[in-house]
Amino acid sequence: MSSDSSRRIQVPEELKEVLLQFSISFLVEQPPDVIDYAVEYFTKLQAERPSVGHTDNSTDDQLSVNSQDADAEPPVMASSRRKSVFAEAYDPEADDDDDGATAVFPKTDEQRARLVESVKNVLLFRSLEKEQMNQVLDAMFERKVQPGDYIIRQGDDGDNFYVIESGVYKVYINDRHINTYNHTGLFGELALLYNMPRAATVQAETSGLLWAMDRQTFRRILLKSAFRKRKMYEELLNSVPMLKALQNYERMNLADALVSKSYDNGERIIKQGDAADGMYFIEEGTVSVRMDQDDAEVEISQLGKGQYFGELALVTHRPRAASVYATGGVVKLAFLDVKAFERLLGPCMDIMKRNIDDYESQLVKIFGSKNNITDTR
Ligand code: 1OR
Ligand code: 1OR
Repeated sequence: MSSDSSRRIQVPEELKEVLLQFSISFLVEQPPDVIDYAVEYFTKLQAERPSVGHTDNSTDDQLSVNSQDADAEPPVMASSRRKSVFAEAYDPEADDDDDGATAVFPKTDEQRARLVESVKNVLLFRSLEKEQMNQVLDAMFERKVQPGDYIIRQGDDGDNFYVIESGVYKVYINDRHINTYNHTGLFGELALLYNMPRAATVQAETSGLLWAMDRQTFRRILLKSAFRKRKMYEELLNSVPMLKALQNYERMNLADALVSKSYDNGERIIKQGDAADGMYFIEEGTVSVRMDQDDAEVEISQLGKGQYFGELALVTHRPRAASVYATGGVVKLAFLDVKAFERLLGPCMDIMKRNIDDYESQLVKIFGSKNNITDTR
């Protein structure tokens, strides 16, 4: 029971990370030959490694209060050595992905309607085409649970992935309670995505209803798109200092929630005074933040890669405090809608609020008076 007695052989973090990264690249790219691909992959990795020994990155884990500072951005090479978004335990056993036909579980109209309602907010399904979505819905089957039922046991092989229609579910790692789902959300995707044993135990606290999907369907229809998306945003999410307050697992969920948007030079992204629908992380390019002042707009800040904006109105529940424009070419952004913001960024709230306090002191410096940008707190 104690964490000491359950200690196994120590697997170095770096080994886990390298193997995991390799496996993900392999699964995403699906090359014909494992060995050839491995030689190519590791040769490239070695060539890209900085030639002078290892630099100390022990400060990587410290949270920077001034997280919007440009210097807080990590050097590009460091990102490969940073703790990966995907750095969970991984069992690099060969994949048994097979090609059988997708199962179809007939449903009544009432059942299908409930299922559609349950999956509406499942971020992993967002990028599916209509046809794929229908296959997914067909393949899902209902499972009723009673209080105390174990849905998943840590260490088991992954069979199904679950979407919650109702019920409260508690998650345990090594008998320690680490998470609770309340009538919404999904679980059981990790073992299927990364082909590793179940990372946690999930137990029903109340009676409830789950929608399950078997491993085969999950891997055939969702694996690629889910991997791609998590992989695509990995570097961005690692480069935003504020997001270090999140656990790796929480950052993966954040990757599922992001939507890419691009803006041309000069285009307005946010208009001062508008109602807010979400916030943005900068993947590429720079933006100019401007405030209305005596019938003109005054630039108050410029933000670049790894920085974020549009959080203020979400935190304060007020209209947009400033306008934001794309500058210097095409700007690539990752957009997080307000619902996902509220669900996923709770652990970053203190850091965001500290940065907002910073805006207030800047406001006084720039305009000489307080413009009430945050007064509702
Ligand atoms: P799975 O297939 O590994 C157990 O089976 C499931 O528990 C897992 O997929 C996730 O869907 C779910 N870390 C890992 N798995 C979690 C976590 C979690 N929470 C829910 N699951 N953490 C909690 C983060 C708030 C991180 C703990 C260090
Ligand atoms: P928002 O949702 O209000 C506009 O939409 C965004 O501009 C805002 O969130 C912030 O993310 C971003 N004061 C207010 N908002 C700022 C500021 C800022 N800088 C960036 N934003 N100040 C600049 C401090 C260097 C203080 C005002 C002078």
